[in-house]
Amino acid sequence: MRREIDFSLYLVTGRELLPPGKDYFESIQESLEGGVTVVQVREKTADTAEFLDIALKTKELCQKYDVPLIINDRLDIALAVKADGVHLGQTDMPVSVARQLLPAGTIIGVSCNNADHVKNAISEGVDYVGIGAVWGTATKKLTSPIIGVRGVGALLRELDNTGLKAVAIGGIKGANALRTLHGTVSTTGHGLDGVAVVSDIAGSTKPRDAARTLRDTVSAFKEQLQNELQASINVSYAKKDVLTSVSKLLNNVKAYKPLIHQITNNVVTTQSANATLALGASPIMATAPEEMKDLSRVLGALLVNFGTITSKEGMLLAGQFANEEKKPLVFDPVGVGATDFRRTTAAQLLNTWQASVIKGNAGELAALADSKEVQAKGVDTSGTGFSDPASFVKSLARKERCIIVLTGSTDWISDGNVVIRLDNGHPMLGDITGSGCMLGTCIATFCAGAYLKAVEDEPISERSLSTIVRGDMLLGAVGGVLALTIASEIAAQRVDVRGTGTFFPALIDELYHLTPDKLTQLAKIQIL
Ligand code: 3NM
Ligand code: MG
Repeated sequence: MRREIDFSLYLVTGRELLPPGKDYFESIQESLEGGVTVVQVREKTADTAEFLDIALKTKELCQKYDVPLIINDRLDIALAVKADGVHLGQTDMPVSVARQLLPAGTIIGVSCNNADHVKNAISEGVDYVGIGAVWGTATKKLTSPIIGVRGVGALLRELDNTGLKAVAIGGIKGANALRTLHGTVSTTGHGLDGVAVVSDIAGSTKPRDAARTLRDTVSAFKEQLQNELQASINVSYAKKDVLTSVSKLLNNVKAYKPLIHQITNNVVTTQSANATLALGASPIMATAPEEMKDLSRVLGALLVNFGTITSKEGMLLAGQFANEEKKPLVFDPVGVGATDFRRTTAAQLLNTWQASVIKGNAGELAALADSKEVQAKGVDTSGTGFSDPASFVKSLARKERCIIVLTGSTDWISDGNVVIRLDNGHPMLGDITGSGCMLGTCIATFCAGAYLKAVEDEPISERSLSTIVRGDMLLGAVGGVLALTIASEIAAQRVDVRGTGTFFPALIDELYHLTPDKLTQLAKIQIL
């Protein structure tokens, strides 16, 4: 009979990584105490007698904790110790041959790096796949490319409805485990069954603590995913509630004056900073990688706008720290379809951190989604947009696991469940430079308001392990879009505005004078 395995925390052994003075078996024992749910013995240089001895003793320890044992590569060792399973690489024994040699019910897992590997694994009827490498790793000399969080997500989609289990591997540690789990959920809500880890546990002087952090993260995440699936069935947002909540966010911004950290382009820096101030928040436009960690502790929200990409390293680090602090991260991939460099940079950023909101025009979001429906030209969009924008934003929100804001004369916002349509704005916004970037700033500012509200509601919360960002980012996105578009309508109607030159300062004025009442009264909002 095949054993049902809990793949939540899959320890792959790494004897060569033990810290000085740490005994291998002591490390394994502590890892098991910390909550490892399956152990794979992986020995790349031991001779057969030594491998056999280690495998036997590891098995004894595993049995004490009722944890299954898997052997890497070597069927003879697996047979000799009566292991629960084997793990095969792409150049190891073929699965069909291994099946014939092993007793019925032996678990077989394979390493997968691309869609063909996964398709083969499905047709060969394996029990689980190890997908990687997700992050960079120094533990193994990789012969295939690092695929990133989004790459793992794409392979996980291949497994939808197959019942096959999947773990991700490669550079996973306490600090990035939640991001790895959160970012790889397929559009149907199918997530990883667990994470496979070598160095974060084996290399630790306190493997018990390292394992516990990882295990708690995986457990909390799985519970959260279940709740999400439930919630998506019952979700309902009333228009009145949305506007009331959004108005409160504006009050929060004014009361707390959050720091809005903006890594933005050199065309719009000053006006974005002024828009932030006008709403009552406080801008900081830092770009140096060295200061990102400090800033992450004090900021209310982070905006990454790559209109001119000067410090990619700073963008990568700032986002990682914002994720660790569970703070809002708004991504504005300006002109992402225009060049290969922008496309690969966007992919790298999104593989490294989890955006809370991605905001773009039709061309930018089409490029991110690999959709051919809309062609981008430079940083502006040509054509009229998507035939079904509501479905587009909803599906991209599910894919990227964040709020999507599609801007245009109508703005479309989705969290993957609800779609909100906003019809405020004025054509003159399109005739000044940087209005799109200011919109990103306004969204970040309202998201900071949403974050602060969450912290205010639950000030001493342990920042629950499963939460990737605190606060309702859908409200933050709606608030930011309404603020700028409503301010633009009021500004354009002023008698002193005679063209785009006078429109711009009037726009800042009207952001400055925006009130919760104006927001609720002038909003043209539809909840679909
Ligand atoms: N397999 P760490 S990456 C054993 O990509 C292994 O298939 C990988 O070690 C793959 O957790 C890897 O220390 C090493 O990064 C993972
Ligand atoms: Mg192998």
